Amino acid sequence: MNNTVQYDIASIRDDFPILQRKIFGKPLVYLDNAASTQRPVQVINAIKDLYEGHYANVHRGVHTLSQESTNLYNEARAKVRSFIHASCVHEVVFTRGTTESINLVAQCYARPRLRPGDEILITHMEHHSNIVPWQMVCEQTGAILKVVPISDKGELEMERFHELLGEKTKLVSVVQVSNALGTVNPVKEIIAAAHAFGVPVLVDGAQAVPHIPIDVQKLDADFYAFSGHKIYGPTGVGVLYGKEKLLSEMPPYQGGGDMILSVSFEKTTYNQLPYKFEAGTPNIAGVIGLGAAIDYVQKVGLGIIAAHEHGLLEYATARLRDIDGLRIIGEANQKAGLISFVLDCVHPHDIGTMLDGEGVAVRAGHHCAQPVMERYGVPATARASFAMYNTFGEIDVLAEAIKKTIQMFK
Ligand code: 7TS
Repeated sequence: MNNTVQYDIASIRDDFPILQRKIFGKPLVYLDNAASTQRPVQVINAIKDLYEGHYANVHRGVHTLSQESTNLYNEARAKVRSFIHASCVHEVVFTRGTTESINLVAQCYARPRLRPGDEILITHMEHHSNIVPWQMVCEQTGAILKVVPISDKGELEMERFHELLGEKTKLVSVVQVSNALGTVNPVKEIIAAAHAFGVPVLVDGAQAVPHIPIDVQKLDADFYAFSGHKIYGPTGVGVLYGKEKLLSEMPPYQGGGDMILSVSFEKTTYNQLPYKFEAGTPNIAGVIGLGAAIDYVQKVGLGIIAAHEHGLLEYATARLRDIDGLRIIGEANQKAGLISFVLDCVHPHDIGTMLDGEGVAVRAGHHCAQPVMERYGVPATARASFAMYNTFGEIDVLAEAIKKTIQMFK
């Protein structure tokens, strides 16, 4: 908690207008950040400024507005590059989000390479968006999906990972931070082991980038995917990082404007990276908003944000463990700021509704991770997930609201 002393939470909260909202007359306690975070005025204003002062389509016109928009768009790509420490800007592809980034790799990297009997290795704690694209590509190619199991605590069974990884493995795709359990996976170790077999690794960083400083080069990740809306940026924009060598060997994902150098009915040549993967008018405002979100996170400091959230996690874990009849799902040694839980006597959806009545927003459901629910024998969980603007006082409100819920349902 010492780290939080220098942490100016009041001024951070002032930057997020929505935190002033009242829900049923009570102050909003927003603990659904793993689904989507809220946006600071800096992001909202970046989008507003664009539309009010600089907007035009990018990469097209010689006119002033088009050049200004293009410059802002390019600056955002440079911000992402430096944020994740990619070696160059053309390794940063803008997509609609993590889901599209993973589908792009499944269709453009995996599909052309896979032969019947080849294997894709994922884990039991993946979000559906890191399961279904691989099932689809397996159906298309005759490849087989292998799954690393998880322990009762919610950690990957690394021995099984090493056994499952082998000559037949053609790609490993693994989540860095589980959205359903909070587990932080040892992705560096996973990548090193896969590389020993010459196998590339995709890291699903959707829940990692808001909480953990990322250096794709130090990780030696081959592909890294994340979404803007989970890191205080806009919806509808995300990133696929890929090593230049791999991206340049891949065919385009979609055809259209911007991804070509020249088109004729006889022969079309594709544009260079990253434009080859960005067909059509991109999400210009989304990309520029994402750049502003990264600026904001870097101004506050990801290290200090992580320390604050870790304090919240420890405090909330202790408070929730104290509640009779509450079971935490996911007690890995390495966790990022979220807690999934169930109550003996209350269905998670009722927990969600009851907490909403107290102003507390949590997600109730399977969190798009049904295999995780099945693994722990629950239909759903309630999940409180933390962000840089959450306070210890809000954890108290959460704990009291849960106790009140239990009383009501007893
Ligand atoms: N991977 C992980 C680990 C996620 O948590 C999510 C979204 C995705 C991928 C997909 O991201 P998208 O931006 O493309 O939708 N997770 C959640 C969640 O936990 N609650 O709502 C969305």
